[in-house]
Amino acid sequence: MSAGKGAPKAKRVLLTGAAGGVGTVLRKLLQGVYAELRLSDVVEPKGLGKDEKFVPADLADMAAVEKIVKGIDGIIHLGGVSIEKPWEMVHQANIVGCYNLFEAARKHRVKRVVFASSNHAIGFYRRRRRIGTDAPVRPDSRYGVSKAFGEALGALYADKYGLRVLCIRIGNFGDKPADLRRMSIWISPDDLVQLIRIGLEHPALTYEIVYGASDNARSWWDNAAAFRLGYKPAGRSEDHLAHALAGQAKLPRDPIGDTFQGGPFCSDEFDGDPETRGG
Ligand code: 15L
Repeated sequence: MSAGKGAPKAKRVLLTGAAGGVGTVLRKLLQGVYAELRLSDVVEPKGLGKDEKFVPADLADMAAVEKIVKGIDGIIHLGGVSIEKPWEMVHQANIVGCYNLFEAARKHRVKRVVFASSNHAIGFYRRRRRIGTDAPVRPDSRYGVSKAFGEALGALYADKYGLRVLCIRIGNFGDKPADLRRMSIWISPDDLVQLIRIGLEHPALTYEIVYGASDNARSWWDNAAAFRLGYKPAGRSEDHLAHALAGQAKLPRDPIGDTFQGGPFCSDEFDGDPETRGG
C-alpha cells in the first residue's frame, strides 16, 4: 500500500503526547493529512495554530481519556513518560494511562491505535545480536517494561476486541543520529510518519510490531514485518556519520551501555555482571 501523500483524508485522528518532542514534529507533518487531527497532552503544545484543536487530558484519568477519544477513528499514542523515571510516574502515565487509552478506544469503537513503543523494550540484547520483532522482550528500564506492557495490551485489544494495532518500537527520532548507538537505531521524521500512516491506513493490518528505524546500514534489527506492510524508509544514518561521530566524542565512557542495544538505559542503575546478563 502507498503511505505517501494523497492517501485518504477521511479519518479523525487523535495524537496523544502532542506537546512532547516527537509530538511537536509529527503534529506539523500530519497537518492536513486527515480530516481531523485532535491534539492532546497534559500541557498545551507551544505555538498552537488557530485551526489546531487541543483537548487537555491526564492519561491516568479515565473520564478525561474517554472525552478525548470520543468520535475518533484512529489514535497515535505517544503520550506518557518517554524516558526512565521513578516507578510511580511510569505506572501512572504508561501503565494506567496506556490501559485507559486502549479501554476508552474499545468503548468508543475507535478502529485503530498506533502505539509508540520503544527500543527500550528490547534494550538488554547485546549489540552483536540481530533480532526480529518475534524475539522475547528484554526491557532495560521500568520505562522499557511499560512499553512491553503496551505492546501486550495492544495484542489483547487486537485479538479480543478487533482493534487494529501497530506497535512501533521507535529507535531514536530526529533529523540526524546523535551518536554511534543512534547510527543503528535512528529514524527520520518522514520515515516515522510513513510507519504511522501504515498503522492508520493499511487495509490488512490486524496486529503487528515493527521497528521504528530508517534504512540504517548498522541496524541490529530485522524489520521484515514493516517491509511486508510496504514500509520503504528513505533516511540513511550513514549519510550523517560525521554528525554522529562528533556527538559520540562528547559522551562519557560507558562500557556497560556500549555492550547493549539500550545504551545508557542499561548502565543506569546497573548492578549485575555484564558477561552473564542480557540477551
Ligand atoms: C526512547 O525511547 C526515548 O523516548 C528517547 O528519548 C531516546 O532516549 C530514545 O529512546 C533512545 O534510545 O535514543
